[in-house]
Amino acid sequence: MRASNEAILVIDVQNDFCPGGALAVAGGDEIVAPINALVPEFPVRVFTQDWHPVDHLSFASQHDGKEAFTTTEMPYGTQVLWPDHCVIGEDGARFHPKLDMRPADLIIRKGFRREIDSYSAFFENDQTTPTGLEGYLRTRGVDTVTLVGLATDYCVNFSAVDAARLGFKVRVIQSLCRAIDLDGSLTAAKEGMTKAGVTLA
Ligand code: VGL
Ligand code: ZN
Repeated sequence: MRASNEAILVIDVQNDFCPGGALAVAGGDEIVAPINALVPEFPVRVFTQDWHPVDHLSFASQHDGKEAFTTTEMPYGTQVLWPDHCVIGEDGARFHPKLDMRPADLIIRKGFRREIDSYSAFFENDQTTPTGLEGYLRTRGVDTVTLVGLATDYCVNFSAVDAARLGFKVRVIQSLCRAIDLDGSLTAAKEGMTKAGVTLA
């Protein structure tokens, strides 16, 4: 068991991000078994769940004439438009059936407001609305976080950079993540994480 100041954040290991899902990440299911093996080593375990209303504004389907994987301008900045995914209550939003959820201390849902997406486990995409995770971690005495999950270049990246910005020591285990890699987003994410002080293990 690791020291009591260490948490693991398991990001969005859900059906829609795995092969066969609506926003499938190549090899997304390969990380499930090794994540199951790693989680119990940590005294604090948090899982995140992308959780969108059916008419979420990050869905291309909500924007007339817009295709998935293009972008639009939202009040908080540029937003990638995604295929409908992780719809509240649907199968695609469930955790991968082989992901062991028994060790989870906390499941944090994000992206549940129609008007705003939330890649990060800490802040919604306006970068100011908190999810409450910071307070949870601090009140449990955590100052060091390890991230694994999906996708490296979106939700893992934004969560890791926010954690570093908040003053946590942050490590991303790259072999336990998989990327969407849209227009060089993986390279940009790695650069951004390194610049923010995240250790890419
Ligand atoms: C994610 C795109 C849209 C992710 C979530 O989990 O990385 N990416 N929603
Ligand atoms: Zn999403």
